[in-house]
Amino acid sequence: MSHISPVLWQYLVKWLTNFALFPPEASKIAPQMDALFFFMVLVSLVGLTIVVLLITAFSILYRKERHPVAEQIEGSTLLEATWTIIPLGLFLIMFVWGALIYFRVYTPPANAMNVYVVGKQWMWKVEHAGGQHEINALHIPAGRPIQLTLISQDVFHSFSIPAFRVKREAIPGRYTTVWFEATQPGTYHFFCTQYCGTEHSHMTGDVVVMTPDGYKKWLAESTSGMSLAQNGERLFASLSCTACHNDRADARGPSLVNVYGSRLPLPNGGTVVADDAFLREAILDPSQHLTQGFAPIMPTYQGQISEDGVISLVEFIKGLHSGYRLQQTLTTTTLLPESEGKAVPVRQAPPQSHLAKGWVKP
Ligand code: HEC
Ligand SMILES: [Cu+2]
Repeated sequence: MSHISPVLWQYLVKWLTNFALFPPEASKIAPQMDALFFFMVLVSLVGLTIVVLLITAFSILYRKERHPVAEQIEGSTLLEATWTIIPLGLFLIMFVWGALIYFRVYTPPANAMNVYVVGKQWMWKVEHAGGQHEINALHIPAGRPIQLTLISQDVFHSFSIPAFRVKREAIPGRYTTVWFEATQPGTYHFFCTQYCGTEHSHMTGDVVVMTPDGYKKWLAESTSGMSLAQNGERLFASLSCTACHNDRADARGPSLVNVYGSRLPLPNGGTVVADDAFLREAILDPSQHLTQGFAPIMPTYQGQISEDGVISLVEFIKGLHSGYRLQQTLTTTTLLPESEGKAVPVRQAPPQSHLAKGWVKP
């Protein structure tokens, strides 16, 4: 962060922050965003100064008393080329610079910890993989890349954390993602910046950035007893998905084991990567994509499962690596560094008796 944030500038940001003119730089990307912002402010100031100076000078030099009769001046190619090429160069710098930051902000690293955020009139519901829920609050550890997967249950919302310099639309019917890495523990504001309707402005809350240990403690204290994936497992059984998706040889639906992240063939010869968005669509609108070798018999679940429920189902399907039994436990699904990426042991027995008999591979 320091290589692009010289001392003078840190003073400037501190000073602006003290006067509440500027949010603190509390994420890794924030100083980079600010560098571009200050560059644009600087270019605008230089442009403004030149224009004001020229207006003043010309109105004095060419005032009526000195030049009673207007003079026709032919164009100057050199002058015109100069005032075209220099601004063009400056704008292209801004464009490339902005694009580089844009791609960084919207491309989460593979090791990012995922948190779901559902926008609804008029609140934000946050869901952690371990099943911890919070309303209008977001607890995260410092020093770890965090990915937010956003969706709206009704209208457009927009999730913005000024101190992290990130903002992303929460759109009905589609997952969007954004990521950041908070640098210092502290409490920062987040807002809904969608202002079509006054009540979006009530959708505010606190991002609480904690030390990794503090976050671990918070997770343990806030547990609802069931991880998202475990809740998904429960839904998968109660919605009778198991009637078609199971381990039997004559199953009527395709196996969902290891489907997440794989490439699936499309009837038109192309392929589609089974990511979160794909799974969501496959559940709510199965006719959008048909799997080769299976009859289009899957009913649509549009309107029958809330976005929360879909998130749980997606988390469940993501975790299916063998058989239709969840291989995660409450502690491993919190995605803490020590459990990340490692194979987790297969759970010995289902926690509840809600699993329908006959579809769990012994
Ligand atoms: C009546 C049988 C049936 C039921 C019930 C059913 N499915 Fe399916 N499902 C299928 C079939 C057949 C396909 C493949 C054809 C298609 O995509 O429509 C499929 C495809 C899928 C896919 C895409 C995977 C792939 O390889 O194409 C997902 C994900 C999925 N189902 C999830 C679910 C979930 C979650 C439920 C319960 C909420 C469910 N299904 C209920 C029959 C069913
Ligand atoms: Cu909103």
